Amino acid sequence: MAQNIVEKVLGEHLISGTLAPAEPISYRMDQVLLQDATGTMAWMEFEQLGRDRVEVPLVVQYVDHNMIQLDHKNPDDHFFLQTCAARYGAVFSRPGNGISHYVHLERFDVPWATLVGSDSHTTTAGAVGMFALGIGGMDAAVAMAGHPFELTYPSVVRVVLENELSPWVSAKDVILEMLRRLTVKGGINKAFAFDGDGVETLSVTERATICNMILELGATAGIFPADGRTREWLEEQQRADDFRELLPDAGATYQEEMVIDLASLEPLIAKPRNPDNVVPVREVKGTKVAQVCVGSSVNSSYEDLAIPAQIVKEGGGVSAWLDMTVSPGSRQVLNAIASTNVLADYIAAGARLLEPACGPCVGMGQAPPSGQPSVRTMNRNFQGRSGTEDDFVYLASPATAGATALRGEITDPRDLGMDPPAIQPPKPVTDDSLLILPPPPEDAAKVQVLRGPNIKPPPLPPDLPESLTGRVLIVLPDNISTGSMSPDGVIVMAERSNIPAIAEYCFRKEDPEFVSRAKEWGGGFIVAGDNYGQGSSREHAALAPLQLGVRAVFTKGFHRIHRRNLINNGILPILIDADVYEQALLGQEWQLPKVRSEIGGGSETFTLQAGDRTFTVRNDLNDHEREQLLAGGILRYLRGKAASGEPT
Ligand code: MIC
Repeated sequence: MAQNIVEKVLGEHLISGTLAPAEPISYRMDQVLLQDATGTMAWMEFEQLGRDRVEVPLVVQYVDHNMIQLDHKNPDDHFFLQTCAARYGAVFSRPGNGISHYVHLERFDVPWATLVGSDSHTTTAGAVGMFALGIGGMDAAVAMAGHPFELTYPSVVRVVLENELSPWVSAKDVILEMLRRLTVKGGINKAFAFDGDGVETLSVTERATICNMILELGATAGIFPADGRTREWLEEQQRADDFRELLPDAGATYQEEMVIDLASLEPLIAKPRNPDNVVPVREVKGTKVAQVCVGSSVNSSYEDLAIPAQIVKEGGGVSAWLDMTVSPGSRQVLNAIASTNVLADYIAAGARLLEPACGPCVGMGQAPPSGQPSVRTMNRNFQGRSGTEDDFVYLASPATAGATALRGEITDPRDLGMDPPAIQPPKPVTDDSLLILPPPPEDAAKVQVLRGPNIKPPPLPPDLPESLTGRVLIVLPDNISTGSMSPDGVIVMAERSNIPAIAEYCFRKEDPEFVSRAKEWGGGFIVAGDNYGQGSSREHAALAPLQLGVRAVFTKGFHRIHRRNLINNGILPILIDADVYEQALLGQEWQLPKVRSEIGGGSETFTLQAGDRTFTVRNDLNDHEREQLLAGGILRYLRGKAASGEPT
C-alpha cells in the first residue's frame, strides 16, 4: 500500500497498534535527547525506575538552558548531569557546545530514525526526515529505560509547498503563515508531512525553522522528506553514511491537506502575546522597538545570523535606541561566523554577542525594558517569558529582525531598498571535542553521581481513591501555557531540580494567592479553557501542581505533552464542556464520587458533583493510561508491573 513518510518511519519502528488516527500505538525509540532544565528531573526519574544503564542506542544530554550561573544551583545541576551521563551511558554535550536542537541537527539527526526529547522543540529534527517529538522528563526516563514509546497516532496533514520564496521572505514566514491559518491549537494530534516542489527549494536549516515551530501549532511533529538537500547536509557534516532517502509513495494518502504557495508569502510577524497572532510586517511597521534578539534554538544557523549582520553592516550599524543580541545555535555556527566576516560585522555594528545557548528566548538574561517592544527570531512570545512581566515580544524572520535593528522600528525588509543578501555558508568545521562519550559499563559503574544541595527527588503521586473531593483552586481562560505553572527566567528556572521550591511560583502571574490557597485547602482542582498546557514540555508544570495537592485538571482541551505529564504524575486530565466551565466558581466544592470505578471500568465519562448540580464530564484515556492513573502515575505503575513480573 502506498505510504506517506510518517507511515514509513513509524511503520518501520512499530511495536503495537495500527497506524490509524487516534489509535494508541507503541514504537521503538532510536534516540533520546535531554536538556539541562528538564534533564535533572528526567535522570532522577530514571534512577527511580531502578535502571543501571540507558537502553536506547543513543542518549545525548545537552546543557543549553540554565547557563546563567547566578549561584551554585545551575553549575551543581551541570555537574549532576555530566556525572549521570557518564554513570548511565549517555553522551554529554558540554556547556558552550550549543543548543540541543541545533547540535543534534548537525551531529546526530538521521533520516528514518525516531527521537524523543525533553524539550518541546525536539520536533526540529523532522528537518532531515526523522520522526521527532517533545515529551516530559518522566516519558524521557521511561524511553531511556528501553520501554516502547506510547503515542496516540496523529492525523497526518500533507503540506504541499508550491513554487519558491520571494526575496526577503524566509522559512520563518512559512511557519508564521501556518500559525496564522491554523492557530496555536490547529495542530493538536496532527503530524505535518511536507511535500510538493517547494520542498527542494528549502535548505535543511530552513526546514529546521519550520519543524521547530510546528510545535507552536500544538502539533505532534513535522517531517520533511530526506532528499538531495538532506544528503548534502549530511555530507557536509561528514555523515554521508547516515543518509537514506525518504520520500512518500505515489498515491500515499493523508487525513488532510493544505497548500502553501511560497511565492505568494510576504514577511510576517507574530504580535504579542501568542505565536498565532500573525499579521504582515507592513501592518505594524513603524512601531518603535527597544530590543532585537536573533538566534537561539530556532533561526540560529549561519545563514540566519549572516542576513541581519549584512543588513546592519550595510545600513551603518544598530539603531542608537535599541539593543541587539545574537545567539548562535552551536559552537559550529559560532566558529563559522568567526571565520567569515559575520562576527566582525556584528561587532562593528554594535550588536551584543551571546554564547550558543537558549538565552533571551526563555528569559535567561537580556530581559527587555517594561512595556517596550522586543523583536525576536525566536519561537514563543507568551507574556512574561522574556523575564519582563510587562513585555511586548514580536516574533519575526532574521531579515525583518535585521531591518528593525537598523531602523529602530519594525521594518519590512523589502522597504530597505537593499539587495537581498546572497549568503554562501562556509564549509562547516565539525569538531566533537565538547561531546563527551560515556565510559564502558564496567567503568561507568564506578562513577559517582554528584548531587548539589538543591537537587531533590520529585514527589510521588498519592493513591487514587474511589471518590475524589476538592475545591476549585483557580479558573483560567484558553491557551494557558506551561510557563504559567512553571515560569521562565533566571530565578525560577534555577529551581528546576527542586519541586517544592519551584511550586512556590505556580500561577504567580494569574493569581498570586494560588499557592497559599492550595496549601490552606490541602490541594484541589484546576479549571481551564481550551489548549491548556500549550508550549513547553516542562514536566514541572504538572509536578508543581502535584506538590500543591492538585488531583485533577478540568479543561475544554489539553495540549498533548502536558496531558501526558499530568497522567504520568497521577493527575486526572478531565474534559469539560462550556456549561461546566461557565458555572465553575472559585472555592466551590467539586466531587468525582466514583472516579476510580469509572476509570477502571473503561467509562469515557465521569460523574461530577459541582456544588448542588450534577454533570457528566468526559475523558479520552486509553487502556494503558487508565492503568497508570489507577496505579498512581507511571512510575508506580511500572514498579508494580516489575514487582509482579508482568510485561509492561
Ligand atoms: C521552551 O522553549 O519553552 C523550553 C524552555 O525550551 C522548554 C523546555 C523547558 O521548559 O525546560 C520546551 O520548549 O520544552
